[in-house]
Amino acid sequence: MVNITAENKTPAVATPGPRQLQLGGHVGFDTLPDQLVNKSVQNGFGFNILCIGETALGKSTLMDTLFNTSFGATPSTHNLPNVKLKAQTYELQESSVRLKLTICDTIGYGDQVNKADSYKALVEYVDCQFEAYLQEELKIQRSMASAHDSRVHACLYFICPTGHGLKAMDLACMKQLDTRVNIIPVIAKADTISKSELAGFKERIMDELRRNKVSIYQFPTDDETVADTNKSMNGELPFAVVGSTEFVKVAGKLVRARQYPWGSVHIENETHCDFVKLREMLIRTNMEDLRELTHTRHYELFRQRRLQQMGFVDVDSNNQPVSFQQTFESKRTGHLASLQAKEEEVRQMFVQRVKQKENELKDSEKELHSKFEKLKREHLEEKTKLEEARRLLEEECQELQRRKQQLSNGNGNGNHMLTLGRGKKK
Ligand SMILES: Nc1nc2c(ncn2[C@@H]2O[C@H](COP(=O)(O)OP(=O)(O)OP(=O)(O)O)[C@@H](O)[C@H]2O)c(=O)[nH]1
Ligand SMILES: [Mg+2]
Repeated sequence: MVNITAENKTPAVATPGPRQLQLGGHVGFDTLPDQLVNKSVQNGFGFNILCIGETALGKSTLMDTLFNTSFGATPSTHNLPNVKLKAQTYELQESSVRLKLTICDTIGYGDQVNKADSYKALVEYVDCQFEAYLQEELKIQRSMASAHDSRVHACLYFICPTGHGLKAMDLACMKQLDTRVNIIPVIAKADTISKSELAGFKERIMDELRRNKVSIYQFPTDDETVADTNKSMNGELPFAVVGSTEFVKVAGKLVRARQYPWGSVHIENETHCDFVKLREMLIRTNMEDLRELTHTRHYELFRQRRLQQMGFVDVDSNNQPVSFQQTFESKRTGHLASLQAKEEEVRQMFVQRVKQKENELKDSEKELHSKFEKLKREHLEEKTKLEEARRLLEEECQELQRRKQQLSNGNGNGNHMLTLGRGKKK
């Protein structure tokens, strides 16, 4: 038995008890929204606006007013044969939030005599941005986060302040665009319409849009925090806006305004115009909804259309799901079959051409042969004729010889015999 003395004992290690944690807050995933916010703020945001409106309707001034800056736009020419678009991207920052803003402006919209095709350049531009996004999505190595997303999130349609209603060009253009972009109609230069006329003008515009089944962007009412405001704002559309680059002092504060000899229009005064409503709805409340709707509705529609054009389907004729692999295989088979058919067609054409050439050659050979036969015949006839002539000549020669002989014989015998006429002649 071994006695373990106190000296031999290994010193006792103090085993730590359960670690006591001091809770600093909630434990769990309720910080997820904060993480998302931080990430989004880090990445920055992108927002793209398409401004459609006739020349000098105040598009650039309104953009400057909306973002309280000066984008430095210059007046456009108004004698272009076609509508053109000009997009420009700006980096804006408000506190720690960065915004990459793209403003696409129309140049020469409504300046042509024939305005029937005015919408074409716009539709083409919108589709082009969707196509660029789709192509990026379809790449093997995608860079969706870093690639510039230029899809149009909001389309501000500037209506001429005629006080009457919409023009045919407005309706035709909005009809073409309403399945592609979020249209927000605004009455431009609203300070040129009287208060009493404005309500009727707005009503007529909305009525014309409804009758022509043009769907414009509706502020969402599913989020209860903004549902009431958005609902009431939907009833105020189209917003009657005024823009300005001038400032006046009101109660010691500089405010944007348009000054006239009889008074001034304060842009941010809600009794003067709907500018603040537009800014609230477009930038403060619904910017994210506009971005989301562009992706989930408009881009989705474009994507569906394009993939169907490329031959992709979700279900076959028997309503059975079709995988990407199956579609690819069937496309490949179809492509090969069409290639084979084309090859066969080319082969048949070649055989036909060879046969045709052969027949042509045979015909010309026959023709040559008959020509040769004819020449041969003619030659033979000629030869016979010549031989006959030769024979006759020879006979004549012989006859001549014979007579000569006779003559010489007659002279030797002393006989003078005269022969009249020629001898036997054939
Ligand atoms: N009355 C009135 N005039 C305005 C308003 N907004 C702009 N203007 C004036 O209209 C003129 C044209 O304004 P812009 O902002 O250059 O118009 P635009 O549509 O960008 O013009 P283009 O780019 O050349 O087609 C300028 O003289 C502005 O001062 C407005 O709300 N009311
Ligand atoms: Mg402009």
